[in-house]
Amino acid sequence: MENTKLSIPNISCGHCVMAIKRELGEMKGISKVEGDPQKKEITVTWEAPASLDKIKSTLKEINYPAAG
Ligand SMILES: [Cu+2]
Repeated sequence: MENTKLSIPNISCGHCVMAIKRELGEMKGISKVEGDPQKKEITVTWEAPASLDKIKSTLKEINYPAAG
């Protein structure tokens, strides 16, 4: 089980965090998504078949690309 913190510059409010939680929550292997609208960060708890690449590409698809 991996715990990954990602910086998401496009987060502007709690609704953004909710949208990210909903989308990532549908991915297989993701067990938990937490977000902080103030810090514009999310923390994802995941394991295979999810991967960091898949998480990042999903974030890009929903217009919340991870920084860096
Ligand atoms: Cu928002």
